Amino acid sequence: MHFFASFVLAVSAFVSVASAANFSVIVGQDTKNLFAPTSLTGVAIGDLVSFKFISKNHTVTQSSFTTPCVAKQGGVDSGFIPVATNATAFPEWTIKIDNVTAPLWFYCMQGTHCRGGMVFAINPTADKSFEAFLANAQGTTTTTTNTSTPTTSGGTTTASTTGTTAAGSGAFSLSVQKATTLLAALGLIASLTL
Ligand SMILES: *[C@@H]1O[C@H](CO)[C@@H](O)[C@H](O)[C@H]1NC(C)=O
Ligand SMILES: *[C@@H]1O[C@H](CO)[C@@H](O)[C@H](O)[C@H]1NC(C)=O
Ligand SMILES: *[C@@H]1O[C@H](CO)[C@@H](O)[C@H](O)[C@H]1NC(C)=O
Ligand SMILES: *[C@@H]1O[C@H](CO)[C@@H](O)[C@H](O)[C@H]1NC(C)=O
Ligand SMILES: *[C@@H]1O[C@H](CO)[C@@H](O)[C@H](O)[C@H]1NC(C)=O
Ligand SMILES: [Cu+2]
Repeated sequence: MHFFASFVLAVSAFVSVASAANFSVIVGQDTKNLFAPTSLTGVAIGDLVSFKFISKNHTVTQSSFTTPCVAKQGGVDSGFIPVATNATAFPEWTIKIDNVTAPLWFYCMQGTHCRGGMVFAINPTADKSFEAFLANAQGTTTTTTNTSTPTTSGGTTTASTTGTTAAGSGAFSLSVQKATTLLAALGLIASLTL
């Protein structure tokens, strides 16, 4: 029985690795302040989402649906990743979805990029759509509850910019990897539960 259980575990581990998908997101496409695509759906546990920084000086910073331009406490953050205009190799920052039970929300914390619409979503829903998240970021939401005061969007936030950090607790977890194609390096930076 013990051996049978071990065998089943080993097989399911193999299957989950083999079936994991890789998603790719371009940060700063055409030197514009945007993520391309702006959202991903169907991202499952074990999948990797790689952000490739190809222009300017952006971040991928986790936030929340209602306050898109404010770093989520304990969320993942690529930190600022500058790319020279004459660069020929581009840094990549990758998160591994370990345990998603909810949509994930992200923005760029550079200047007014977020308020300008530089936001990104993983597994948005009908209730919490990318469009609604974007509207929150741009401050164009018509508030449906009278009591809520929208948190200030855009500009700099209080988030740490010291690089890839994460901690906290919640219903899902992410692992973060950082790679620079220039250096052909791929290292595990952090494993975390959000
Ligand atoms: C996804 O990326 C990882 C790491 O680069 C790689 O080992 C794996 O084979 C890729 N999976 C697919 C389905 O492309
Ligand atoms: C990137 O942006 C950050 C925040 O504005 C700034 O502190 C940093 O110096 C910038 N890096 C480069 C290389 O411009
Ligand atoms: C890019 O331009 C800077 C400044 O002009 C220069 O120092 C650097 O060597 C250039 N890099 C490449 C890869 O051409
Ligand atoms: C919003 O709430 C305030 C006090 O909580 C109330 O005075 C005001 O009438 C409300 N406005 C609307 C449009 O319901
Ligand atoms: C995912 O998170 C939920 C909520 O924290 C937890 O109950 C569940 O065991 C986790 N699943 C995995 C595979 O880690
Ligand atoms: Cu940006």
